[in-house]
Amino acid sequence: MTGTGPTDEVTYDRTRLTQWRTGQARGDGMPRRRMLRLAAGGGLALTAFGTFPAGAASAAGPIVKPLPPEIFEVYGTNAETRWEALSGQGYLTPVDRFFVRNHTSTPLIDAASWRLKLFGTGLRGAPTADRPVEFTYADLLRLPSETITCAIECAGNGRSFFTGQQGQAVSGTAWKLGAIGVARWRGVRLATVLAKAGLTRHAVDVLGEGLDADYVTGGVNLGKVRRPLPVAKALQDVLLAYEMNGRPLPPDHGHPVRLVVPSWVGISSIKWLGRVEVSETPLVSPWNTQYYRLLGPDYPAEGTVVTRQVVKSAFELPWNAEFAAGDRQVLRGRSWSGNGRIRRVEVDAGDGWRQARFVGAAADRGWQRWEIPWRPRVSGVHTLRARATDISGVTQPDVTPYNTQGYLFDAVVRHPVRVV
Ligand SMILES: Nc1nc2c(c(=O)[nH]1)N[C@H]1C(S)=C(S)[C@@H](COP(=O)(O)O)O[C@H]1N2
Ligand SMILES: [Mo]
Repeated sequence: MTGTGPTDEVTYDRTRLTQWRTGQARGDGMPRRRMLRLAAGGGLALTAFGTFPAGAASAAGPIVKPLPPEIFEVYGTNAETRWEALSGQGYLTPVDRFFVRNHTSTPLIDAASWRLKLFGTGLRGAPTADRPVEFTYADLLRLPSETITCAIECAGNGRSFFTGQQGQAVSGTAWKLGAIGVARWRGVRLATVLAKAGLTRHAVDVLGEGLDADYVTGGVNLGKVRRPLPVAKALQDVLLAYEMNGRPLPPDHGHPVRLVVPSWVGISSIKWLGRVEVSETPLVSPWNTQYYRLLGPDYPAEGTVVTRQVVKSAFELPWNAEFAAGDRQVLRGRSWSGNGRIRRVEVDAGDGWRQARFVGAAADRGWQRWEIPWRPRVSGVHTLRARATDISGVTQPDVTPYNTQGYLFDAVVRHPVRVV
């Protein structure tokens, strides 16, 4: 899944930025003038990064499913899975434990009257937004289906550790490690629908847009949640999913249809998909110009676009879990990476790094479960650390280079436990 071309993020970003600067890109993202001014000013520090949108919550609350406190930690319109709630669970994250990231509120959409609308210059005959190519829910169900098991993870998962471990202030939801879930997604390949809609050889970008409310932050209306994908990624492994873990997609996860973009940051996987623009000129939106860029002293002034997820590990334990001294314990956890499978996991409980044993098979784009025995002898506070290496040879570092919006935290997390 590596290589050159538009699915290689560096190439992709460099090409798009050049095109955008020279006026070849189109879209209603951040005005080019503003982006360049910010770039010249050394970053986006002056921008208001709202964590919670204003006035978007419906009477039912921003999330429809129950959020029991022993399973979820709630932040405004978002909820993360507590890692201890995955203990004893199988490979997949059950729907009732899967994290939710909503910019506004979960809309309730009727599948029978829903339409997927495709338009743009990258389709034969260049259909316009008013006269799009349409697919009904039943149309999609009739097309050949594909099932993939993969993670969806927020780019900001682990963000709170920039502050908690590295003492750095970052903007955005202060996720611990629970803004990830692995599910079995069934649907139609986006490639199948694009081909039927008349994809041309000149198409470069595919921009999916949600049917949820406009995202308003810092008094600015950024419009519908939307983010362009390069056509090469759209054709590679992206799904128009209508099922999650064998059941129709639930409201909070995008009913009736969402994009599932394996290995890439969660924002790519647009929920409640309504429109798809296919363009022969590059597209931009605030979600690839303003958000989901790595900005800060270690990055180029205009930042680097965020696409693929990084390698991470978590213990299936609460913070400050208690263990009895002298007892034989088994520590369990999971590791994952946007680069593909996990090759090795090492654990340190204060007595040196030891290799963990893999439990069960892993999907290429999912996670790997593991376990390791531990007999704590000395009472007091201990620190557990898990460090994974993925198939591409990348190992979790001790420190993640700072970026202002706290994306892609991949450093080894120090997990405190108490031995009594
Ligand atoms: N339409 C729409 N799609 C969206 C979002 C959203 O707010 N609206 N949030 C995105 C983000 S930032 C993430 S991390 C994932 C979360 O998916 P989940 O809520 O099913 O876990 O959905 C993405 N798709
Ligand atoms: Mo996200």
